[in-house]
Amino acid sequence: MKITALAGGVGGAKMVHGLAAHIAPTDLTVIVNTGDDFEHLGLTICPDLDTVCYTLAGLANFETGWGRANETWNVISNVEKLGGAGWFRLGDQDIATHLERTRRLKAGQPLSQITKDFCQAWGIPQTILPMSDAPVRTMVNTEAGELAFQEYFVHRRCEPKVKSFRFDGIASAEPASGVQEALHQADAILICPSNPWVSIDPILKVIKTINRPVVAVSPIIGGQSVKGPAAKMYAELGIEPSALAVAQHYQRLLSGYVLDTVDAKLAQPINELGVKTLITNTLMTSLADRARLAEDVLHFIRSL
Ligand code: FO1
Repeated sequence: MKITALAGGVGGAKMVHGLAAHIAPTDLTVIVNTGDDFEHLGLTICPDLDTVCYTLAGLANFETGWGRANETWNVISNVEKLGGAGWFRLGDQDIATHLERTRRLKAGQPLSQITKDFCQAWGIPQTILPMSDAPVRTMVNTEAGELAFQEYFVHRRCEPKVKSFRFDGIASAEPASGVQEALHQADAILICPSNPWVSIDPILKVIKTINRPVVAVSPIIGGQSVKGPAAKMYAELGIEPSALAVAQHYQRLLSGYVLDTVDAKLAQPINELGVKTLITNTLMTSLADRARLAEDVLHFIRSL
């Protein structure tokens, strides 16, 4: 069964890592959000792409979910000593990725080709695609003004209340090479448990149409985000955060929806939207959790 997954950073990476344990590498393609990308210290940083790649390569930091395992911080410490910005923690090994990517982008190579080459170098057999080769930058309209995504997320620790989102560059951003093929050839599209507002919406806006069955996994369990500000964003936008709110967010796309056992009572209102549900344990704390959830999700997709 061919699966094309839509993924943001940490939650998406854990989900595709689980899928990779069950399906052949040629049957798994991941389309990754690039709205979180930004230019920092002269480098182009692609946090979600790197998180997915490092996770599939077995190179990720298990505690943070982002960045590299066994990392050292000499460069960023010395940047800080010189008065430079240290709020975005770039590790020494990670910086090599940004240096080489930035060099190639400046030489005119598309991000999709660079990602393909990096995946080969890291021994990743699955296909990882940026959503677009054109730069898209998520801007968060907050009560403190409009902030670039990483300024909001990391520097301001998601504190300013959100009012809306804008995806700079999205109107002219075409899907990257391979994205449309991956969407057409898949037996199903899986929306990973990533932030609907800032990780999945930019991908959906770039790809525009999907003609295959879509299944989503809720990133909200018991009204709370597993990681990141999704639940806080729903609340600030005047929507009660819940697995139901996420299902309603994707409603027009969904054939199936996966929600946590603690939210079992929400299955009925979701079924009433015309969406089939799977109730299972969706929290991915261990490596075994990732593989078990992926197995449940694949079984559910086959049953649809
Ligand atoms: N997230 C943080 O909360 N603090 C950081 O200092 C930080 C550094 C960082 C460096 C490289 C990278 O690829 C990701 C990094 N992240 C950091 C995570 C990242 O910015 C966010 O988790 C995503 O953009 C949201 O999906």
